[in-house]
Amino acid sequence: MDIREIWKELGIDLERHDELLEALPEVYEEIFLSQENRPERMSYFDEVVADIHGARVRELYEMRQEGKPILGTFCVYVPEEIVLAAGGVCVGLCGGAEFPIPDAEKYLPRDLCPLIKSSFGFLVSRLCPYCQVATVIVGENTCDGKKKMYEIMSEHKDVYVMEMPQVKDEEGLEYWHEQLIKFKEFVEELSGNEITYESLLDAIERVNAKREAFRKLYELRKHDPAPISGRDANLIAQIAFYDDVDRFTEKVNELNEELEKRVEEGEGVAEEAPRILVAGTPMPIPHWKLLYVVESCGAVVVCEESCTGTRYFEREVSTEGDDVEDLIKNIAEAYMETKCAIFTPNDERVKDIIKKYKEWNCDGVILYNLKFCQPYAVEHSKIESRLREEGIPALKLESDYSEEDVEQLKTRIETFLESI
Ligand code: BJ8
Repeated sequence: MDIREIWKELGIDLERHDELLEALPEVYEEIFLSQENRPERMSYFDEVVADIHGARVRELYEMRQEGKPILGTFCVYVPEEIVLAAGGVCVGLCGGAEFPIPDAEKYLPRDLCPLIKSSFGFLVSRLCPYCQVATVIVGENTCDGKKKMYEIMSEHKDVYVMEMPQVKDEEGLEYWHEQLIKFKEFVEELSGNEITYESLLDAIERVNAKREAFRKLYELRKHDPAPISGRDANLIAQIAFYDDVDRFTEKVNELNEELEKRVEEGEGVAEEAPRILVAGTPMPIPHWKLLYVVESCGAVVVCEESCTGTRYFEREVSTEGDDVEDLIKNIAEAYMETKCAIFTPNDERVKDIIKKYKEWNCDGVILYNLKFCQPYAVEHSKIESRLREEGIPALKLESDYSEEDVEQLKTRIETFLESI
C-alpha cells in the first residue's frame, strides 16, 4: 500500500501534514548534513529522519493489522520490556516541534511546557502517524502538566495512566512494583498474550543490548577529540524511541565500530573545542536547537544527562531470577534508578552530574530546561549552587521550540564559553 494511503487510513490531515514535512529537509541539511567530518555510519540515522513518517510507520501499521498492540508513550518510566514480552511495540510520542502547538493551545493553557503542548497538539491535529497508529497511549503521573494533560487526551484516544511514586524509598519501590504488575496485566489483556518467563527474559536481553550499545557510544564520547558531535549523538537517542529495537541496536553497534577506529586514530569532530555537559529536560525530535546553537558557538557537547541521553540507557535490568515475578521486580528496581526531577528529594542527580562532568572530561555544564517545566527549573537553581561550590562552571538556560530566542541563546552561550 502506498504510504499516503496508509496516512489517509490513519486519519492524518494530509494537507497540513505535507506542510509539516516540507520544512524538514532544509533544516536537517543545515543542522546535520552540513557538519564536517561526520561519521559515515550516521547515514542510517539520516535515512530514518529523511523518511520520518514512512518506513517505520508502515512497519507499525502492518504490525497493528496483524493484531499486535502499539503503545504510544511519553516517558522513559514506561517499561518497554513488558510490552515487547507480550508481542507489542513501544513508540515514544513526545513532541519536539513547534508546528502543532497552536492546535494544543485550543485546549491547554499557553503557559505550559512545550513538550506537553507539542505532544498533545500532534494528537488532536492528526498530524502524527505514530499517534494515529498507536492502539493506546500510556501516560504516567509524573509532572503535573502531563498528569492533567492525560485527562484531556483521554477524550481523544484510549489512555492508560501509570501511577508513579514521588519518593524513592522502600515504600515507593513497593508501590512502583505494584504498578508494574498492573501494567503487565493490562498489556496481557490488550495483546491477548500471556507474558512468560522466557518472553520477558528475551525482551529484557534485547532492551539491555540496546542500552549497552548506547553506553558504548557515550563511552567513546569521553575521548578527546570527541569522535561524534553532540547533535548527532542526541539524534540517535531521539530515534531510539521509535525505531525497531534490534535493528537500532545493530546500527548503533556498527556506528560504534567506526567511532572506535576514529578514537584509535585520534580523529574527532572538533579539536580543542570546550567540552560541554548538557543536563536537564529531554529534547525530543526535532528539538535540535540547543545543541546546534552550543556547537555553532564552537563547543562540543560530549554528554547529555537527560532522558534523551544517559537517563535512557543507564539502568540495566538484571536477568537474575526464576520466574516472571522476579523479572518484574528487577525491572521495577532498575527503572527506579532513573534520576528524574519529579522525585523528591533527588540529591543523587546532582552527584551524578558532578560525576559525569569529571568522567567526560568537561569544561562546563549547561543546565537546560524547557520553559514552564517546574521540576527541572526549581531543581536547577539548587544544582547550580552546588556546581559553583565544586568550582564547576555552569550556565542555566531555559527555552522552547520556537526560533525567537536563538540570538539571545547564542550571546549567553558565547559569553559562558569565553569565561571557561
Ligand atoms: S523520566 S524527565 S521523560 S517525566 S519537560 S513534560 S517533566 S514539564 S519529560 Fe520526563 Fe519521564 Fe522525567 Fe524523563 Fe513535565 Fe518537565 Fe515538560 Fe517533562
